[in-house]
Amino acid sequence: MKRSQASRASMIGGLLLAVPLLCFADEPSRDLRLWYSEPAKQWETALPIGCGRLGAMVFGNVADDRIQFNEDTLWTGKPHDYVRAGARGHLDEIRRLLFEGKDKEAAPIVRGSFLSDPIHQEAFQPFGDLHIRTPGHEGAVDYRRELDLDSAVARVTYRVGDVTYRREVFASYPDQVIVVRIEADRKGAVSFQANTTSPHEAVQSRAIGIDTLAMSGHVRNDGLRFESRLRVFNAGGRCLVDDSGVSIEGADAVTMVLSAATSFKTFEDVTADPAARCEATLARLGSKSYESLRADHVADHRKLFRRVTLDLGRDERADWPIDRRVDRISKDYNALTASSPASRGTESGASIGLRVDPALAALYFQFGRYLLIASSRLGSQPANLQGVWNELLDPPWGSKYTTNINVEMNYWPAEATNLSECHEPLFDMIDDLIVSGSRTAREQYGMRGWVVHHNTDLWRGTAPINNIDGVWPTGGAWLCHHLWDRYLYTGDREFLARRAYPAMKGASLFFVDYLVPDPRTGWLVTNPSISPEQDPLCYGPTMDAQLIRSLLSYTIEAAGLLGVDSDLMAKLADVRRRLPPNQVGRHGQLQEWIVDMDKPNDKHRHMSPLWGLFPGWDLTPADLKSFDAAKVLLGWRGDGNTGWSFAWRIPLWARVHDGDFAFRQLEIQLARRTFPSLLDKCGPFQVDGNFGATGGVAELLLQSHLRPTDDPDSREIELLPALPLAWPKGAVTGLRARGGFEVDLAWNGGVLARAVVRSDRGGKCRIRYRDQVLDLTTQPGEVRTLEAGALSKSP
Ligand code: FUC
Repeated sequence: MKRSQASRASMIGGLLLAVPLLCFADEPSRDLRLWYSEPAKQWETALPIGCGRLGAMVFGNVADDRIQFNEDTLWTGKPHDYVRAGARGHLDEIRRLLFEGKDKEAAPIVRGSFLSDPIHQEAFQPFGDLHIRTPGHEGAVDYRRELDLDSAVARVTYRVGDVTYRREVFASYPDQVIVVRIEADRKGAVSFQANTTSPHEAVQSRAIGIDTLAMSGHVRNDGLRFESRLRVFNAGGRCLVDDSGVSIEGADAVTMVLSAATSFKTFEDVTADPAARCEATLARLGSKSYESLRADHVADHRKLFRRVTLDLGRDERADWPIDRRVDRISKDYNALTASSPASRGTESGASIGLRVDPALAALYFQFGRYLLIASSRLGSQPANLQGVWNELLDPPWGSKYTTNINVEMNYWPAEATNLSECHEPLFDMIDDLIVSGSRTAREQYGMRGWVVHHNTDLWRGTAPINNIDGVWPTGGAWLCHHLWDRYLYTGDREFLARRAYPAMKGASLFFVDYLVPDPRTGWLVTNPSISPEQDPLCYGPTMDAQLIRSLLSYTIEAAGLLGVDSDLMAKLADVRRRLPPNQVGRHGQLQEWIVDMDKPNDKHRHMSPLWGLFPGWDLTPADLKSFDAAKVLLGWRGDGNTGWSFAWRIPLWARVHDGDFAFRQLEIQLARRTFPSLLDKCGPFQVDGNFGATGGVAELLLQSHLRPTDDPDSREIELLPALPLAWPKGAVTGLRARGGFEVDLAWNGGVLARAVVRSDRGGKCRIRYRDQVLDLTTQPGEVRTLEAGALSKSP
């Protein structure tokens, strides 16, 4: 909802206020800048910029700079159906063996005959590098490199002699180009050479006209073709472009505009002409000035970015360079854990007491939002394991889309932190997966609907890959959670009818056909499957039942809202009734498997059976026994290890209202799993941990997944459900709540001071703060301001 629509204010608790809690000043906050006093020494510490389709890492070297750039459709491979011929013939035998407890016998059959052809999927590729050489600038002083999250511009400034130089780099979504500006405060002082290279074989550069350098090539094995075009606009001086590069002599300022494209059209069609695409992009730009390019880019970015502000306070470290701030946290962590190993334990269930500078926590939250805007925009591919940033021909895990946590985690901030538009590329990918996943359902299983196993790639592979981990069949169900959640946040009936419901119905149909009765319990179970990514191969893991139960519930509710398919919904309701329930095991734990075989203190990175706690809501206090058992399992798992596994624990602990244990995960993630660029480390760079932590922090401040049991038409919005002790004072604006609400909060001394609730389309909500509740019935566009004490005690 736009602020300007918030036209009405209401009186609650005797006070009238209609102003937002925090107004963003025109001048962006200095606390939204990542800055450094040195260039990046390694790729992971360069500054990421992007506009969804294009991404780049800006190193900020002075005399020999590198801007490593990507285009999100440049992958290895070509259109391909991954289903292995004959796989279907092995399904019954695998199922029988697993029901007989013979997973060791089933595993070689899976590996030999049931996995995809080929067994691995394809990889996201680096595109190229723009090199800028400025001989004579080696002795630069007063160096500063920064990324301003509020304008999405990377900037380097330095001085040589008495001339100050400035480079600005950004990726423009409106103009679909990467823009590099080089200027100096003295006329005629800009001279440099530039060229583009690529790590791919058989790449060629050529001059086009007097101002453009083209680079073309193709991915190995006669793969996708690609082309980039660098167009140079110089103010003053001389510009020479030949096949080897660009040479600038004595200019006042230079703007370079980089377009890049591939031959990819869709996952089934690779007949596009990358040269024509680049040409069309540059032709659209014409001679648009640098100021206009920049102004359009900044306006586009701010429209999204400025919807949310977060203030957690600041101390003196907020003025330090980021690398020093991150380094300080890891040093403090090492000192703390060396001096007191017990602080590594999980018994206390609390923060480990690192002094995380509060402004860094807020910056890290906003950095996740920045990265989503930079890597996932309408028309682009979804953010992959590395977003849109990768320099390797063989990136970790192919930099593809892992559906058993990682790609979904990328989208946790989308609705909650007011970036709903950035969710679109994931929905586009689901549309493709319905096509390829229907083929896999039919050919691999002989079943209706569509299925996605634990990974997909640009070619929308949906068959099981890699190893036994690959046979997990519920990736599509998890993706559908995003469709339903988008509907819950926005109330968009058209989206529900046109996109969400058909997808959910198809995913449900697959499970109607696929589930089989467990001979021991009679429950309908997945078989074969795995609890991600823990041995053994099994049937009916808890996570699958939660995902399918949730999927069927959303589908039934959606069909009811749309008034369609009542007979099929009766069938879905019957299947849902026969799914395995959440089970409490002999240690009081939520069972991970259908058989009670959990090992106490299993510290696995995946939190699979807790899917029902977050991001789902299949485990809630409405079933206290299971909810308490989930807490036992959560305690066993302890701290994370990979970056994303810390990040998942943040919202999980938020859902059990333990802000301090959640904060502990954030502390250690920052201390152990964060590059000085603030990019997350899985081990190697992986962006999901950034997105997960941002989504997790939102969950500490606001939750809206429950409906009041006595009023299912309403939505429960819980304010500050898990505020860590570390953040006694703060304010947030613009968080989204399901039901079509937007919420601002301010707190002091750890206690809520004020809340503003804006309603998009009217309707009811129950505001909860600790043991107080207030039922609201809102009109479209209405704004309610609640002062502390306005909420009444719950009965
Ligand atoms: C899952 C995780 C790994 C890694 C990979 C990309 O398999 O278990 O840690 O993040 O995805």
